Amino acid sequence: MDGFDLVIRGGTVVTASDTAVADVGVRGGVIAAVGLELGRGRQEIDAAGLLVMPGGIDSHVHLAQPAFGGPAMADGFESGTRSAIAGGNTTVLPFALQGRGESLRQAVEDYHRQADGQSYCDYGFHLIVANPSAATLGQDLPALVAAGYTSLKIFMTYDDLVLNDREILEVFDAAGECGALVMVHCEGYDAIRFMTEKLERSGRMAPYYHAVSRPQTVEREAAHRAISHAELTGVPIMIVHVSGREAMEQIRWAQSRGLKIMGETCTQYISLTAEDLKGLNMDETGSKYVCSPPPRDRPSWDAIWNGIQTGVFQTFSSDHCPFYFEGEMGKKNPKARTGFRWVPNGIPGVAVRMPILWSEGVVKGRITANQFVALTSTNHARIYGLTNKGALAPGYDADIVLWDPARKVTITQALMEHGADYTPWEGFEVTGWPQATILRGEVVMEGGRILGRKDGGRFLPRAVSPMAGRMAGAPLD
Ligand code: DUC
Ligand code: ZN
Ligand code: ZN
Repeated sequence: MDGFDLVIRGGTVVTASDTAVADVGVRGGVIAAVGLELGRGRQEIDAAGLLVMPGGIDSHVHLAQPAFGGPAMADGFESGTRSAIAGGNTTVLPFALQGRGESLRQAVEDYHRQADGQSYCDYGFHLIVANPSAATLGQDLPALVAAGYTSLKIFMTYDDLVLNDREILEVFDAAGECGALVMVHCEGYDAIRFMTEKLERSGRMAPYYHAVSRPQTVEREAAHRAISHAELTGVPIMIVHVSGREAMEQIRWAQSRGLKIMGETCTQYISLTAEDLKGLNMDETGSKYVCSPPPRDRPSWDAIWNGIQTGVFQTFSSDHCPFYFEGEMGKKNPKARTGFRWVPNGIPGVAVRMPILWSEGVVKGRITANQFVALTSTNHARIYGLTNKGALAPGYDADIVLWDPARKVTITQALMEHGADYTPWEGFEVTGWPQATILRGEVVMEGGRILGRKDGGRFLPRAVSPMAGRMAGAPLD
């Protein structure tokens, strides 16, 4: 047999299940061997002192998406995926958002046009269903699932996206029929509107009141409602971006009853709080932290860690949803200054997801390195049907991050490689940082230098999720 194209030699290989010193041999972009004293490679990387882990898979990022009723995003595919590889990721799953008057197929075509030749890492698309018409659910959705778009997201809030209960049930039922995995944004529309209008009438307009307008009660109620609809239709769901104890306990309760309910949490819910939204003095700098659900408080971080440690959450994502701070489109634009409701919801974070989870999780003894791999890569691949990704074993794509577990870094905008003009984690100190990112055997980032090409990423049609389908014993069985 020919030699290897690449051998990564002498590192500590960490997967979701095992840790061992080994060499990794790559041929044709695929892992060919993992073992001791492998033969020569045309290219050799000395990984002594580094961890060799599956490249990060961030299954929740927004790129080139017209914002939730507001301005354009700070990242298209080029800058967003550049930031992803800077942070040790090799695959992202952004969204193809259906406008209310648009067909789902049209939305997918539009996002493909924007991503084609503009991606530094591999990518697939989740669908966002905003118009659950008979044509969407009966024709487009099954055809798109068969073509590899095997997951969709729905929203329980936002004027342009919210679905009512009947529509949610119809979407769940249709997803159960064609095997789509449903992700749910759980925050209640009416409660948020009620709170927003009350706050505005009493002059409480600063960015901080964004958090007050959508407390955990609002998230918990919606999570419970989504779980009930999932149970009624017998359709598994993933509750995304869980921010604290209240929604986490709903998921735990559902799981304890044998329901196939999964949970995702994100970087901001273990590292930011609503206090950050106060800015310097209840000023507009607080808008840098406006995202939904909002960050909560330190006891919520503990609850989220508990959910991570006990398996309530399967995935840890960034929910990268970047907007500018300055400028006409920015979070502090004049319109935004007239009230928190105008501040676009979302923050950039694809580059810091892995370092912050490593630093706060592994370094502080809350999770093992193997759990880190499961939470940042392997579980994303398994749940979302990325059958060639998320593992370091022969036959899998050679998507690898070489990780320096002891490197101390102060997070700063210059390291982010994203399109936004700030990072919410400016000055945040971490231990652990990606030394190199390898995409299908090619080194695309090394020592902070981007070496990959903007047309180096491939679109990934995905298999049907092993979690999708109908739960046994559903009322309609
Ligand atoms: N939901 C997301 O998933 N991302 C950002 C904003 C939001 O509401
Ligand atoms: Zn959401
Ligand atoms: Zn999101």
